[in-house]
Amino acid sequence: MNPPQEMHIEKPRTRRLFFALWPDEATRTRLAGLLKALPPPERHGRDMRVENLHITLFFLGDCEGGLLPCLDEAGAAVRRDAFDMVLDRLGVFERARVQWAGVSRPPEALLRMQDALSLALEARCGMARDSRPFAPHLTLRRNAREPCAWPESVPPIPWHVDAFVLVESLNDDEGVRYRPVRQWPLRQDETAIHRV
Ligand code: 2AM
Repeated sequence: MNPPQEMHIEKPRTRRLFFALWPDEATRTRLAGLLKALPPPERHGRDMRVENLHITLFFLGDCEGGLLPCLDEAGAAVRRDAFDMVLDRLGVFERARVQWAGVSRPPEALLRMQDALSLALEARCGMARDSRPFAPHLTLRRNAREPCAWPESVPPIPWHVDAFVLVESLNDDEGVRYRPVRQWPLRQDETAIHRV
């Protein structure tokens, strides 16, 4: 009897994707300043690459390419307003050992747009929502244990959020790199424009 032949089963190419808020350049520069002003990482602690900093809205994980049109539709279905927020606090998720920057008061508009996005992804693409409540945070450092206070040398960081993005997680020579692949604008407040 012939020995069984090795079979090569082609796996469909998948892309690791998530929806996120992506800081503009000015906000990102201030975040770089915040990272620099933090006490040095503990043993094994690792700062995020500045160009990767973001707030995750909905984590999708490994997706087949065929899902993209549906993600496009879901993103386009989110017609919400732009909003302002201020990053003004630091925290640690102890189990995940993630140190993050966040907001003392998450804007209602952020919670509503994240909810609208989750609903659209659920209804149009069959994506299951995270069972945990949305906890907006921007990961600064991994393998961190100790909480620390917002550095006195860094003022709270304002951020005008006028878009959200679909991001692909890739690997390059320096490790993980996040690359926005789609962007949807949020509506500007027309009344504010008329008032000027
Ligand atoms: P984190 O920063 O809190 O680790 C890309 O990996 C982004 O998706 C990160 O912001 C990460 O959140 C988030 N993420 C990774 N795995 C996840 C999961 N299983 N559930 C929810 N979010 C996840």
